[in-house]
Amino acid sequence: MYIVHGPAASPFVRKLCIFLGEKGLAFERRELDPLDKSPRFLAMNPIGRVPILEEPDGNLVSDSSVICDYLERIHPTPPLFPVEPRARARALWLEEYADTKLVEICARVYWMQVLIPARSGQPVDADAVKEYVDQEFPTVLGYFESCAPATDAIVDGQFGIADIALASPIRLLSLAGDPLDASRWPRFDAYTRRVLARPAAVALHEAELHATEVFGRTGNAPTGTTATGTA
Ligand SMILES: N[C@@H](CCC(=O)N[C@@H](CS)C(=O)NCC(=O)O)C(=O)O
Repeated sequence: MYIVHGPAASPFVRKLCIFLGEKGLAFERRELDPLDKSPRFLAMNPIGRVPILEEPDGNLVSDSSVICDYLERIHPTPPLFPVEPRARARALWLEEYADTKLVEICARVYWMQVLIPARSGQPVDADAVKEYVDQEFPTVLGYFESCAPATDAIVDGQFGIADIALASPIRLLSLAGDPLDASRWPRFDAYTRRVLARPAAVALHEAELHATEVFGRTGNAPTGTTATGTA
């Protein structure tokens, strides 16, 4: 069985877990705090980032994009990457945009709503969150609103890596108690809701809520070796 190292709240861990679930591959998720750069963690991935995939023979693969591409090659069915070159480029571009700017702005809201209050002991600065969202969201979300599909597949009607990568950071907003504003971005909101309603994403809910509860109470990621989120 595969092992995914990293907390369930991480958008990159979520992306990988959904990908594995959509492939029908069994996995266990093991807690690993990405901010605690322990020697063990850095020996697994010298960059000190999660997710890390551990294969049954102990082989380690890092970086959600590298891992998903690798899994696609060794488990091609069902296909989650387009084959046609232009569609593939479009999917990889959307994955890249999601992994960079979309993660950045959604993770920032999660930090402001969950982690900063836990660490500072101060209440959520709702004005600062609103100001951040008003300033940073329109350009990014406006683009995704303009190309959001009426289905759960943004590239060529075939569900896959782009859909998983786009929905994964959006889930952070709900976990932070500050969901995407459906009145401003109705098509993208409905689209990501459809993706997140698929069984592979729903299977992660319990672990995501637990991680957020721990982050909000302690300011740190869950620890221990508890395996959760098996799909
Ligand atoms: N490109 C990487 C990004 C992974 C990443 O940034 N993960 C975050 C957790 S959401 C992390 O490990 N952060 C720790 C750090 O940057 O120190 C991927 O796709 O896996």
